[in-house]
Amino acid sequence: MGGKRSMADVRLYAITDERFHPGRGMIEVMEEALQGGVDVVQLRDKTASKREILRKAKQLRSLTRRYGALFIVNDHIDIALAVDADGVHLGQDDLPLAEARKLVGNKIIGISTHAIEEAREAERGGADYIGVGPVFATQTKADVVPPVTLSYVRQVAGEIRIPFVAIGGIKLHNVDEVLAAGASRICAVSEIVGSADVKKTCETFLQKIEASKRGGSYAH
Ligand code: TZP
Ligand code: MG
Repeated sequence: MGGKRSMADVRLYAITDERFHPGRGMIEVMEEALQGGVDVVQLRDKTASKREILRKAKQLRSLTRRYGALFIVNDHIDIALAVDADGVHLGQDDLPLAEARKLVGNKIIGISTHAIEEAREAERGGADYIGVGPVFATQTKADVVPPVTLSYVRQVAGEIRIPFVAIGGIKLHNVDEVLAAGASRICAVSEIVGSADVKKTCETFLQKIEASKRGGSYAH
């Protein structure tokens, strides 16, 4: 597959979470997601040791390169630099954007946001993209804030000019509502990596995203 993508081109963004596929290897699952067309893989591991995360990051770096997909590391700037990831994803309690920028140079920085003030601050501060969520209730993230709802998606779509990914509780059965609210980039964890057919699930997400771009069919 082709050259390096940027966040502008992203439609489907998958995040690792090994709790959702007991008995299956993470690399195998993420390769199926890449075969299904995901544009970005983020390594998110809240429990493994730093050394173990580094080992996984090296594997995902070479896998995503083979598929021409972006590779983002959650939380760990040092690991992102060590494996030459495309970027890092940071939350509101992680290293602030300005300091992170000094460390990563022109790599991608994504910032999680839960309110329009946080989205504005990230945009002003030079984030490359923001996360918008949790749109719906989710069990995947431990310390998660209450759902931001589709109204926050609409607000960001109307006001923020950098790319945003909608995240949190997004499933094949509710993604159309998120797209209708103005999202054009979708991020999912459990629905993708916990799927019995990861590749097919990604393909179906992408069909829905593309259909929404062509317009209209999901308005309600
Ligand atoms: N950030 C906001 S919600 C979330 C993260 C990492 C978890 C989303 O997981 P799922 O399984 O797609 O609801
Ligand atoms: Mg974090």
